[in-house]
Amino acid sequence: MATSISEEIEEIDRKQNTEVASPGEFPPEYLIKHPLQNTWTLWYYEPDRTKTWEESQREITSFDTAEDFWSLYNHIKTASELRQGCDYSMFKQGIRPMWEDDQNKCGGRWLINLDKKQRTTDLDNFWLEILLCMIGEAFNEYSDDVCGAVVNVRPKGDKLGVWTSNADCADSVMEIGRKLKERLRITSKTTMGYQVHKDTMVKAGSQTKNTYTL
Ligand code: MGP
Repeated sequence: MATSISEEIEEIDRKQNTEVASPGEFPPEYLIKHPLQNTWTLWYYEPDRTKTWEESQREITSFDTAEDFWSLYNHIKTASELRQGCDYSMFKQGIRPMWEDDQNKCGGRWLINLDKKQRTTDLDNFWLEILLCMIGEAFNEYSDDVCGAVVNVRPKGDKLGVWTSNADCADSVMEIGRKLKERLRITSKTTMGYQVHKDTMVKAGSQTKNTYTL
């Protein structure tokens, strides 16, 4: 499955490189793709008993324009179509989607736990909105503190996490959380928690405590 995603991405790249209109056919503004502030990398995780968790994380592709984001998004399965147990992660290029990365090791994540029934109603909308917030740098002066986001598709209920780099920076964590809640239109009745990766790493079966809530 991961291999086929990689092959599909190569196919998109081939098409993008061959199907560009010839210069002169359109005015220049039609030919220039809209650059993003950052380059982003999509990762895919599929559980595999013969590999470690880290080895099962596959880097799929990177993009740095709005057009290439949409080509990718429109071509791959939506989160709700993934097999249970799988994840997508989208991180800034150079940051691996794991606690151990230098950019993540002092950070944490805003976690949105979904009910099972929300897979059909909310999962894909929330994930897309998170991706758009990230590539559009919607967190204003705190956008640099965002490392990436993860969607976990799980039988017990899917999870969405937005990872930030510094769990001690309360202003940044809270502002990112507030923006996220607003953009996802999560009502004040639903509580969202921020968990520090160092706590998640050692939780061993129990629930990780929330360091911040909104
Ligand atoms: P998970 O995939 O984040 O959540 O972590 P899941 O499957 O809902 O499980 P739960 O424990 O939250 O209920 C599952 C397991 O994957 C973890 O217990 C780790 O063994 C491994 N894992 C997850 N993450 C995010 C990391 C990571 O960043 N680094 C390493 N080394 N292992 C991780």
